[in-house]
Amino acid sequence: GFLLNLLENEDFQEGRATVRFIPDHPELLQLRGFRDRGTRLLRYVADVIVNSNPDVKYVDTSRTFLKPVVPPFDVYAELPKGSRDRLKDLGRDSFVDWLKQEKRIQYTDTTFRDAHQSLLATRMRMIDMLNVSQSYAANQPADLFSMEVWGGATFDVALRFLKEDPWRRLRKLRTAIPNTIFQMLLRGSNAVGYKAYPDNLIIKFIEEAARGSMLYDVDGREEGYAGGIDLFRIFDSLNWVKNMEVSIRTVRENTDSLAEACICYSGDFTNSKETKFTLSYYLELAKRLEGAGAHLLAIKDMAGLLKPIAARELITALRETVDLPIHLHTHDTSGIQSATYLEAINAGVDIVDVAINSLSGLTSQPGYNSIAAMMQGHERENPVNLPLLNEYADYWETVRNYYYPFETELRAGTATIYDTEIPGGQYSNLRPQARGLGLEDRFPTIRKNYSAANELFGNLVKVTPSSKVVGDMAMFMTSNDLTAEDVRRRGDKLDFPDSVKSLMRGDLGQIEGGFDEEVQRMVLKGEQAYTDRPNAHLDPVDFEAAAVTYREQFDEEPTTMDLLSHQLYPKVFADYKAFQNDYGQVANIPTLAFFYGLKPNEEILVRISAGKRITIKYLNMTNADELGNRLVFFTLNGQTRSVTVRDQQ
Ligand code: 3PY
Ligand code: ZN
Repeated sequence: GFLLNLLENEDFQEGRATVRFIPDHPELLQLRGFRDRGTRLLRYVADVIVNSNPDVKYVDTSRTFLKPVVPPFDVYAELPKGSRDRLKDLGRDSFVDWLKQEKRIQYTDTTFRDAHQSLLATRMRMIDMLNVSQSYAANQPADLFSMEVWGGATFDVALRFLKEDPWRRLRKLRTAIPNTIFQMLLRGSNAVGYKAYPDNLIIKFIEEAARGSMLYDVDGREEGYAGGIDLFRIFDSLNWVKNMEVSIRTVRENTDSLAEACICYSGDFTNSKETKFTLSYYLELAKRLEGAGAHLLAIKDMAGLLKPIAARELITALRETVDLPIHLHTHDTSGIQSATYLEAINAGVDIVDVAINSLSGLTSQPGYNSIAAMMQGHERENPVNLPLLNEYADYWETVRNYYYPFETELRAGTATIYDTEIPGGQYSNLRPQARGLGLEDRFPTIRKNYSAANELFGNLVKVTPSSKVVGDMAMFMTSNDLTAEDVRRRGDKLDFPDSVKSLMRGDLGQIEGGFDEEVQRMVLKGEQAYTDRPNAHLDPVDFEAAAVTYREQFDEEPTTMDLLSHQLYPKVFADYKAFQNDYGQVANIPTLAFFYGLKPNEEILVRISAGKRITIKYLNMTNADELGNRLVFFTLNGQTRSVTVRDQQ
């Protein structure tokens, strides 16, 4: 064993071992693998100390941080029954029936997904969710309808920036919170990406997300599936039902989960000038989604455009049109969406989406705690233990501070949203994007160009990924000083962004009323657009061949989840694997250390496997030598260790 351990030790392999290596490390004699993990994590922390986390654009050294307080709970008590137990006990159809006759307003808590996607650039790490999850499940401040925990941008960002496996996140959360319905946001034929994927990839993705990952006992025997997503919220970025049909059908036929189909809300049907996104447009869409097999209907108001009076009219009319429970989602970018909720609740909406107060408001959802307070004494009140829920808001307030570099700049509600219709998640992204292009001082122009681009294309629903195309066009117009008129006049000579070409070609699907034909012609310059489903132009994934490629590329046997991640995001996934090779499982490093490194004599505890934790204490580092290398000193479980890091600054 000893030689093997030594050979597998990466410091040793890479010639970093010093003469004192072996006497310093008696544990090499026993613990194979353990050392690897510790060493890799040390290397990560050392790298961040010397070179910073590349995802953190500035570090504010004057900041101080508190330790978050997790509301205490009885570890030994049986978990209270929650909505997931109800779903399992009743079965899917009876559950929907129960929901339809249930008078009390139901809440979906978006804290683990949309709230941080919309306020903190999707950077919330699994560990901060996991630290509070068991407590939240055990204490159940309310009988929640569901928690939105997955999908949207979280899949990509987890791999790309946080270097954590989204599937592992789902499994961990599922295990910690087995009693509440988990829902995810699925972009229909675009899955959790920005373009259409082959149908068979969408189907496999849904099946895998629904059953969650395999659990193993201590001897490595399969114990069964953990269970994953109970409710799939499915939308299409152009409200094109054809793009949602495969997803809805797959959830219905291949899983026991609920299929919730969305109407994405745009425009303002209460305005007599609205000719496209009228009330009858939404009612027609809702009927078609019901016909496509949806178990629930969601109104996805991604930009927060649904005003209170419109909400009353829309919910009332939908109630008369479809026989589905109605789930309302909004973003409080304008600042008035709690009024919308009250009107919607009075008109009979079944479920509303809320975020814990300290991660709510503005581009996020209305605040859960405050909405619960608003509902006190209402005939549809659903009791919430508000003092207890407030303790969770305190937890998240403390944790939120850890993510300060990712905070959005928006400080107050804005009514410009009614003109621009920029989705909440994108609004918070647009300014940093503009800054990156040196256009921040022209942000008001970018906003105007966003509406102009929308008009140029033919007025479409704007939500990921269609919103990204409109955003790209707005940036393109701004950086080239083009007005809409310029584009119409000189479009034949302009080389449009790729995403614009792709939209006009039909790669995202079709829009109500069709694209502006003149603009389409100018963008495509002779290339033929198509009008059938984008997926019809894609070859199905050959999963056998994909597994062979995977084995060759990563030298390991893939799980279905690995294969799916690789197929959805080949480059991002490959980068993630390379990172893991260098640094190991960084998802378990506490957030402050992950983003900002450690200060001298600061110590952290990191879980490296079931029941195994290591302590890492940073001591100090040497000056850079002539090659720019520094030696960074730590103790790892009390033993002194050093890591060589190239100083990149
Ligand atoms: C997403 O697709 O990520 C969204 O949140 C759309 O609103
Ligand atoms: Zn949203």
